[in-house]
Amino acid sequence: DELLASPLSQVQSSGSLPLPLHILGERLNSRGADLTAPDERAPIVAAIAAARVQPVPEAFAADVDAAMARLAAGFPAWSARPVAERAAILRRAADALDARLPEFCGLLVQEAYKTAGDCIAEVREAVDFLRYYADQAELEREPLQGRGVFVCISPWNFPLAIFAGQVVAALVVGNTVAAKPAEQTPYVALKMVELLHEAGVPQDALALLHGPGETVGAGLVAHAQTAGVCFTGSTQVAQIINRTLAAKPGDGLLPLIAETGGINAMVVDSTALPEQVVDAVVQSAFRSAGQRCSALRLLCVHESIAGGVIAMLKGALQELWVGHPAELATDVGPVIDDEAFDNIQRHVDRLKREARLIAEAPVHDALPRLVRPVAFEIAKVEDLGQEIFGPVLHVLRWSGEADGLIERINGLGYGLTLGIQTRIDSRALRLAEKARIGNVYVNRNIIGAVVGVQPFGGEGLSGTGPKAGGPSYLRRFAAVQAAAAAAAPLA
Ligand code: TXE
Repeated sequence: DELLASPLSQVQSSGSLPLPLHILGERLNSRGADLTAPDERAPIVAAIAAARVQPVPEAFAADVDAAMARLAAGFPAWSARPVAERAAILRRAADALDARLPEFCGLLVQEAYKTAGDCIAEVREAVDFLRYYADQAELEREPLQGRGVFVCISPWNFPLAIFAGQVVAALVVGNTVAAKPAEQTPYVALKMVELLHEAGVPQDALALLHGPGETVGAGLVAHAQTAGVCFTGSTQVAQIINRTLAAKPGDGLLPLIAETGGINAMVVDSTALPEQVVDAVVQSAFRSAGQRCSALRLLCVHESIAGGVIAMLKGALQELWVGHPAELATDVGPVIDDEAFDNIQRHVDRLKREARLIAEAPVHDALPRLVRPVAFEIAKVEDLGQEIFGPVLHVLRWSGEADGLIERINGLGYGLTLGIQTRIDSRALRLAEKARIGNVYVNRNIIGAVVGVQPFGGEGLSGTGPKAGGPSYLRRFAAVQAAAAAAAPLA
């Protein structure tokens, strides 16, 4: 874990790829202490101050039709290009994005209110996706064939990394792409699409359509030209898209690659190290104001060490800096919009009546929509309710066998991330095997995806797989068998 100790170090992937992959800045920036090297800070601070987000035009039904016609017409030429050419375009885009890191950090702070530390990590993750998928596409032994026009629908919580990751995965195997970013974060997406065009993606291979999910998003999914959908967002919308695709006329079964939410737990046994647990909890539950699908929601602590862990957690909550996202020293910034704020606040108000408050962090700024990170003690797993996308931690004491606890966590139906804290290796292995969870983190914080190192995705209510940033991801965007069948004449 030495590599992970330094958040901004560049590391080699653990595989054989000679990639300059970044490890996400995984620690909170604790008042700027370990955010960046001093000489990296100045351009980022200047770019954040200078960033200006512009309004974007919304698409109407006629724009969707026109874009889909253009992308369908562009498909034969783009899919016929050698994969090495498409990969080279992605690498050029990666270099350009890397060089423009401060500018994109500024846009992310302005548009998504992410903290500077989160923005740096996000730009680097996007760069990693571009380079990784370029390499993966070239490494495939059977050539991958594009399917046609792919629709990519993305959320606001990683408006650059998730947006770019989806789009370039679809593009690099030869699809043309209609991209619909979240309503809250259109401008970052616009700048990324401009960058991709400048790097060489043709105008008729990639179109950006802004607007509400219910009209523009749904219109794209239902469109006759749509050959597949890649979606990240809520489970409910993934289910709607799934139904729309299933009901489409014609005999074809269209692929849906969906990454949705999670109710993520960390199981802490009696042998765990409380300091390590609290460190992991602070990073996993409160970073990004809890607005990560991977974020920790349920901390299950063995009763023998619960008192110590809870006392330390109280102290940690007092130390978190909740304030303006443009300040390098901020740990937790505002949540994305009023609706999110109200949802989280309602949940917190209910818990204040029904559960035991452990502690709430102080707020250091008068900005709107700052949610105070908070921890409550609850009595049983089922008290959690639905996924709350905010800095709210639920703590549960347990005793007896951890295996039963894993079964109850499985019973929640989600399967995205799980943390295990124990000093007994055999127990960590046994619990990890029992869990129906896509990503398990042992004795460390839950950080979500690390491109090429920890591919990310879940099952059940959390998604369809395959895992983003992993070796099998691109295949779902492609027609592998169709290509093989076309190449092999019938006997
Ligand atoms: O997501 P939506 P929202 C979860 C999280 C959050 C909740 C709601 O719990 O509180 O979802 O967030 C588009 N057809 N996550 O409202 O609505 C929409 O325009 C086609 C988890 O932002 O799912 C946007 O581009 N598209 C999460 C995208 O879908 C539709 C990230 C996501 O919006 C559509 C975000 C429709 N009918 C939220 N309706 C994660 N997994 O990280 C909406 N959209």
